[in-house]
Amino acid sequence: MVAETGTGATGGPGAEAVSGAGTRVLAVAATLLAAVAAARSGPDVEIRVSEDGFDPAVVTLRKGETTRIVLSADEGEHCFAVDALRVEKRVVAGRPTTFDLIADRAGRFPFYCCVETGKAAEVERGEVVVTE
Ligand SMILES: [Cu+2]
Repeated sequence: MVAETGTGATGGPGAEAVSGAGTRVLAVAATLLAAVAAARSGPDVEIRVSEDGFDPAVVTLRKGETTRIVLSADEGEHCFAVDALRVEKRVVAGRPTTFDLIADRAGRFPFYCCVETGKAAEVERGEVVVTE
């Protein structure tokens, strides 16, 4: 005798009981998260820099996408400069620098550390590759 049909879950009066101020706050938070997710279409990219160079030394982005770059230094003060994309960000050890990078055109754009001279300046180099 197992002839149960049409017993779908329909919320019921229990669902109404959890409405109120708390639910409204949660709804607002969810909306904000959705807005942030929509604005940042690209991935997060972590770049470490030291006197030995950038890691990774090649960063691949998609044209028009917002890529969040997290720049961190192992020691001292460094910089991430991409002249072609008009980017120049400083970073000091222990205080990561976060910024959003949007490349408006495709291509290969060299980056370098703008605070180095001599040997370190030759080593601290890389390339942003922007694909269509
Ligand atoms: Cu440097």
